[in-house]
Amino acid sequence: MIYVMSDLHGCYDEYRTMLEKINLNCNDKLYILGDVIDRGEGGIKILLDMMTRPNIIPLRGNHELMALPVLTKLNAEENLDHTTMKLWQEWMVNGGNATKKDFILQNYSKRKRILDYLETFSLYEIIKLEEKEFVLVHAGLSNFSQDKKLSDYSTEDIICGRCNYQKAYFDDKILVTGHTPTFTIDKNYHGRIYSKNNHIAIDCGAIYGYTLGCICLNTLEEFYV
Ligand SMILES: [Mn+2]
Repeated sequence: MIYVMSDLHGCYDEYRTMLEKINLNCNDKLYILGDVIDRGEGGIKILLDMMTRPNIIPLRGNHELMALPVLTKLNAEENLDHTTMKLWQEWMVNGGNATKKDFILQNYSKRKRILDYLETFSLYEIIKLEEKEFVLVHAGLSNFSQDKKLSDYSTEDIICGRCNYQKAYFDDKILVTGHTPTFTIDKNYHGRIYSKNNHIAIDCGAIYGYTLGCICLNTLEEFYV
C-alpha cells in the first residue's frame, strides 16, 4: 500500500501513533510531503526515526528549505553570510528554534547524518496506480500551466506557493499537497483531509491542535490521530 502524510511539524508522538495505526510494513511505502520539522519539539527525533526506514520517502517543505542552509553553516562553524543570516531570521520567526535547539544537542556524526538526509528530500513524486495518477508536492504548483513538465517548475513554485483548491489543475491526475492546513481551505474540513476538485490536501493541522491525517492512495482510506 502507498500512504501519504505531511506537515508533522515536530509532532513525534502523533507520527509514531500513525505508523502503528496504518500498520506500516516493509512492503508499504509512506511519502511524507515535507515540513517534518519546526514549531513542535520533536522534529529532529522524527528525522532520526525516518532515516532508519527506507520505505519512508520524504519530500522537501519550506521549513526544510529554510533550515538546511542555516544548519549546514552552523555545523561547519562558519560565519553566516548576509543571505544565510536573512534566512536564519526568517526560519526563527517560523518556529525554527525548536529544531535548532535539538540539532545542536546531537553529536557531530548524527548532525552530519541529519544534514545528508535532508539533502535527499525530493521536490515532487509521481505515483501511477492502475486507474489513478497522483502528483505529490509540498505546497502546490504556482505559475501552473497544463502542459508544463514538473521539472520546469521552480523550487519556490512547488514548495512555497498556495494552491487554488477551488480549481482542478489536472483532468487526469490528482494533486496531493500539504502546507495549507485544511481548516483554512474549507470550514467543513476542520481536522479532516480535503478531497475535492482533483485535489487531496492532507495537512489537517496537527500542530494547531487539530489532527494528523494520512491517506492510502490505493484505497483512499483516511486515517487520523
Ligand atoms: Mn509548509
